[in-house]
Amino acid sequence: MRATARAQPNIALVKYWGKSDVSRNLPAVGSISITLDELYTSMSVEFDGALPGDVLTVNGEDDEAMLARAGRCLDAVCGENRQRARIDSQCNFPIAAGLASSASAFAALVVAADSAGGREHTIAELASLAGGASGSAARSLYGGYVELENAGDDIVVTSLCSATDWPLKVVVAVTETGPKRVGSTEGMEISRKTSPFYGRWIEQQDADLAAARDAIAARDFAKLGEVAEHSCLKMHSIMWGSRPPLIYWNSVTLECMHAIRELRSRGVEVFFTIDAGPQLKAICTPGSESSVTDALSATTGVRDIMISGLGDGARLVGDD
Ligand code: 2P0
Repeated sequence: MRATARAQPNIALVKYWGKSDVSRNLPAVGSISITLDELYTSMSVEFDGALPGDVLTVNGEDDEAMLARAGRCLDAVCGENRQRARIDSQCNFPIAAGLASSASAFAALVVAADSAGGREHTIAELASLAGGASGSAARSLYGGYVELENAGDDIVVTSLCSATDWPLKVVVAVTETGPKRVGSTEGMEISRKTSPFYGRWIEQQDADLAAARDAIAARDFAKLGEVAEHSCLKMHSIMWGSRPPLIYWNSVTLECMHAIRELRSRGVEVFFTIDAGPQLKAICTPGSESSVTDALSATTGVRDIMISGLGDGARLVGDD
């Protein structure tokens, strides 16, 4: 009746922004991501018929704000007649700051709930259930390079390449801490309804996905970087063109972007991506890691640096 699972966040290289069905949380586009290694959420779920209601603690503190969403996710995995649950989440990186903490949280939650509930879903089914709670969470069920396909009525998630087969590094420049300005779910709907660029974004996504898939298959770092930066800046253009505008960057984010472009002009193998938050994520080859870390550390205003390799998908770490 109790299980613990661990999952790492993922970072999209071809971004997801927009939903085709808000009530089922279906993405309007596919996406391709990399699953990280060192950053993680560890989630314990214990079903207990004596509890009057679900309880959620995050890093030891009660979290009323996330409780309903976590409860709906447990209903989806174990059925609405399940016993009430004690859920405990431990996260070793900043929450709700554009570091995909909801991805690792819901990926770990579905795996732990499935085990604690005695159900036996496949990973593909758990990915779909995680995606219902948080679109990006579906990708954290798998490790390495992961594609989420928009299959119309559902999503299909697959691993394109393992972490060990192409072991790139990720250097995160933390430029601000604290919760993001506008949550992704709300932001995506604002963009869908108001951004003049939204329609073109949807139309072009398949071409970006194909380019990234080819680059990953060929281990072509320059090609992957080119499509990833394009996808990132296109997504932020949609955000800036929304009404009201969604501006997730700060001035340090922009300085970091210039630092990465400067490094690349000197032959360093690195590219950047930025999500719905102010942190910049630099993706680089292992040999470039120290140059990238030095350059971002030296950028005025960067508060912290986190370095990660690529890792595996969500998995059980305890079951009693
Ligand atoms: C991504 N993001 O592909 C994009 C890029 C943020 C920017 O997926 O609304 O918090 O819960 O499905 O899971 C944000 O992810 O969004 C996101 P919802 P979620 O990674």
